[in-house]
Amino acid sequence: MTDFNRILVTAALPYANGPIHIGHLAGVYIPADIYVRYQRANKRDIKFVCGSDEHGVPITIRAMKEGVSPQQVVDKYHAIIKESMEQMGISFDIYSRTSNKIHHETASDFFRKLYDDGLFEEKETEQYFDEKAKTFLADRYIVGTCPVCANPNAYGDQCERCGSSLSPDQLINPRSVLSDAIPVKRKTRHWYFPLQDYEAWLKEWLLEGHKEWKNNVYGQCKSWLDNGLQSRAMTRDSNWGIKVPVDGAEGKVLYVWFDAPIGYISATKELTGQWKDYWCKPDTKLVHFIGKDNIVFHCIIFPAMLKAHGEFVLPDNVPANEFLNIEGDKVSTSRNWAVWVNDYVKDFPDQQDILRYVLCSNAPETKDNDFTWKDFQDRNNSELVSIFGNFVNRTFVLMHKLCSGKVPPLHNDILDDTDRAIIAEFETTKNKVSDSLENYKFRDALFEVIDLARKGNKYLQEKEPWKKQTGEGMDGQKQIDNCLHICLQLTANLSILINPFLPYTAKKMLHMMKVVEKMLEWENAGKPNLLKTGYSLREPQLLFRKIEDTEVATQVEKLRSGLIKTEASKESSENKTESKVAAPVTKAEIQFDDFAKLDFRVGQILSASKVEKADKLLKLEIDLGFEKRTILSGIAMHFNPEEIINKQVVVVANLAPRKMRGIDSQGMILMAEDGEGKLHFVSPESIINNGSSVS
Ligand code: B3M
Ligand code: ZN
Repeated sequence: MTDFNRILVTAALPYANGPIHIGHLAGVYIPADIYVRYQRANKRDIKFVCGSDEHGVPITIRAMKEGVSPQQVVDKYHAIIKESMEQMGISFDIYSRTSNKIHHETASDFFRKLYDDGLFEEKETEQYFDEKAKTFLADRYIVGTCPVCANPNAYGDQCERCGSSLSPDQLINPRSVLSDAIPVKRKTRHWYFPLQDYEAWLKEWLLEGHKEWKNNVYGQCKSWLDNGLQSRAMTRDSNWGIKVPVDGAEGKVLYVWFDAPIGYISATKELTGQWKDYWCKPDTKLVHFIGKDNIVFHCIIFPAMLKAHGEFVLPDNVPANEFLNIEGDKVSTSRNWAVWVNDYVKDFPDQQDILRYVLCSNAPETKDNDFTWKDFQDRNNSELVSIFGNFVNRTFVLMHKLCSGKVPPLHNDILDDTDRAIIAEFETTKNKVSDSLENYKFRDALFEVIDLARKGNKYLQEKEPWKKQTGEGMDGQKQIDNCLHICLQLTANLSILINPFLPYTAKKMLHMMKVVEKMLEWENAGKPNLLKTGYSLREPQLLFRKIEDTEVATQVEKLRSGLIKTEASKESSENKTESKVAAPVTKAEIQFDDFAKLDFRVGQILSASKVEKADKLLKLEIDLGFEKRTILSGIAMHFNPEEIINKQVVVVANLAPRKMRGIDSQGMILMAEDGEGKLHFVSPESIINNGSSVS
């Protein structure tokens, strides 16, 4: 391997069309951050760049759904994503965005260079056009019946029910998402990048030159290359994006996958005047952290673009991860089956490190993995709390009790094999952790750190310093000293080793040891003499707290109740009998008194209407007999307003009012959800007086 003098780490630019979820963290941002923190501790010259991907169809679709402009969409989600990243301790040197001027210029120049060098093919093809909306339609904007499974709502690029990848031509009865019009074919000109011209070079560079890449990455690339590459359009008909910098290209923008990876270059430019060192000097190690759906873009298309341009370095590695499922099911943002990072931070304030820990120790490094809240609890309670936290806490408590709060001396004359063995582990563990991190094996690395703490516990257990007899003629105190001296040095080592993974925990440990951040430099790991003899240390502070059963139940319930059933998932669940069995009770037990606080009443729906810009909400006027109430209910996806008028329902009448979309909702109506996700009203068997109480 080449010797590198600097490292540039990029993390996939998240689309600014929604908040990020824990799958993003596990797949991309946490491993990238661990790698960067480790290399910083190694005093490597390193930069860590990222930003929001603000162009492309996902943004315009979201804008259309929310009834706002694309700029409003990206402004909103850029801010949310940036904040979530900060809150989780993802330590970018810059988090930029592709709507910035510097990026528009950089991407334009890049395109222009390839254009001037005559590297694009200009082709006229027929594309679908919406005559009502007067615009060309991206594949995602066309829906129709799937030729494979007859799903009536398949997209022009994919059927979400059967998973077939499609082209718009294959859809039966295609129609435009924008206007419902039947799309027609129209001629349009675009610039194509001839990937086939780079095929031989890619095979050499990647398949021969990067056999060390992860199997999942290498395998995907190999199959793309074995199947043969084709020209790919690098421009699109749209008015959202970077204008094609060529005469006669009105109404055309750069393809989002052309501009987005160039975002890494623009972000580096924005960060430092020295950006060329990182992008143009061959002794730079460029590493792209991404999820598996981005492999072809980062391993084939972008490298070919960089090669064509000629001035830039190529990636040294692309350690892509697989996907993280949630509670046994694929993450789906449209069904809201996801754990959102901004929600986590609200529900578990100051507990970023638990999530960082769980997502790293269970990272989908080689295959898709499953996140469950139960596993979150188990890993926290039985690893962080019982092993790591427990070792550090016992060490500090014993040191205060048996060594008057100071680092005791080490008496070499009575060192035994057990002592020597555990001291030797400091260095061995450091080497294993370094080796794993250099090779992007984050789970293995983290396992070794925890294992060192586990060995520390075992050592303490064997030595039992609390049982040693002190007094004249005995070397009990010397034995206590040695044991706690070693445990304290081990604690100092643990703080260095855990720092890339759990930076908040490392900080707390520094505070307890009263040492400065400089101690966390990686070269200090492995040393048996980090804390000076006689140095007085603070009282212990608990590093981790237990996660209770009720917290797990609340999260599972939140996930389940937030689920939105889409057409596709409803239909596919009809074929699965097991989904009709209701889940067992997940909420925590309550007392009768808790129940008695609820005032349920029968009410009647007088009117119902849609709420502007809220797909899921209906605004209901409800007659409770003694008064009328306005209640917002999340049932708009399930009922048309007109079909529910006059229905009697059960209302939680003493629920504190809540403002939603500027409207005060004065209560809640009860609904039952069946195995297919369909909602049903809970109503009295026959019409009774409005306002009747229910118990
Ligand atoms: N925004 C896709 C994604 O979030 C895309 C990544 C761009 S990286 C240059 O999966
Ligand atoms: Zn299908």
